[in-house]
Amino acid sequence: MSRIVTVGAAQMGPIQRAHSRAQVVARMVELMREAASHRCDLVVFPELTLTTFFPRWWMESQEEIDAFFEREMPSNETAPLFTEARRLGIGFSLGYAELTPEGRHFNTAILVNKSAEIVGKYRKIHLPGHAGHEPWRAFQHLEKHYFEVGDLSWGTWDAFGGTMGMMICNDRRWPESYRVMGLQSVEMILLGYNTPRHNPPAPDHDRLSEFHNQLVMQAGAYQNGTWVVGVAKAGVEEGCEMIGGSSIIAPTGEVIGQALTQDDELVVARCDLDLTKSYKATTFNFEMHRQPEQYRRIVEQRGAVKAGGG
Ligand code: CDV
Repeated sequence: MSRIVTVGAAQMGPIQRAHSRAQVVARMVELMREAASHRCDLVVFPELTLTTFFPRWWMESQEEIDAFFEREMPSNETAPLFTEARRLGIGFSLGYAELTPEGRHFNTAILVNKSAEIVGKYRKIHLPGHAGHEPWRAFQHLEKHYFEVGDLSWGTWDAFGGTMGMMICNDRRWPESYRVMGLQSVEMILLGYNTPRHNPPAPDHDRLSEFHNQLVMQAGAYQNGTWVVGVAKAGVEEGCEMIGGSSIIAPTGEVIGQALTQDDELVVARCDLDLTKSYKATTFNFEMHRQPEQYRRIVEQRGAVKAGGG
């Protein structure tokens, strides 16, 4: 059986507040058809794909907030994605704002197989930004206000002939996200992001946005012997510029495909899952080389302290 997974990284250009779900889904279906024409097995969409990146605004009306969330998946509005995927025989992953029947709010991603069945779900754990109203910022980043911390850890799923994992946006900056999946023998990590270029508390980082994006995804791929597919929602959304740079990264740490625009753009690569093997068997043979008893501080402590070293 082939261990090649042909992946389409379906970068999305900006989505304005006035754009309807139907308009966004039509753009996604277009990218999905393009991916199918390139014989993709799987097409990867960004974080919170279906709407503008609403955590940039402080909102007080729960009704206004909940309008950005999906109560069901698929819904009437998102059903065309599933119907078209089934017709084309293509899988996909999708990020969206999830409102559960119990009234809980998560920043979620799902993995959908070639029969249009949801086979995996991940809820974002590293929620960046702030929880309170900070109107001094040109654009706020209120993920800590609008979402709960994900409660599913990082799972992996047997799908597309390999071991698949998911993370969402800010998770990619944290080595723990990759390693929890690395310890489950992940072979391909799918992740979507919305990354504003401007970081109000640290504007000196702005010029390094693309560099940091590449740095973390390439390191995560190499250090865990896994493919990483990182997909942006990019461009100027409601006056806020978000970086592109959607990338398909090999377990070697090399970028083998990258978006050139900040718009809807499909990047395709044939990914051999067996390329993971030599990294997992040698340099990053965890069983042979890891020393978890020396890593206890990582799980027992959250923030940095100054520990007297003598
Ligand atoms: N959506 C995100 O998680 N964005 C963050 C920004 C705020 C730094 C990111 O890590 O790209």
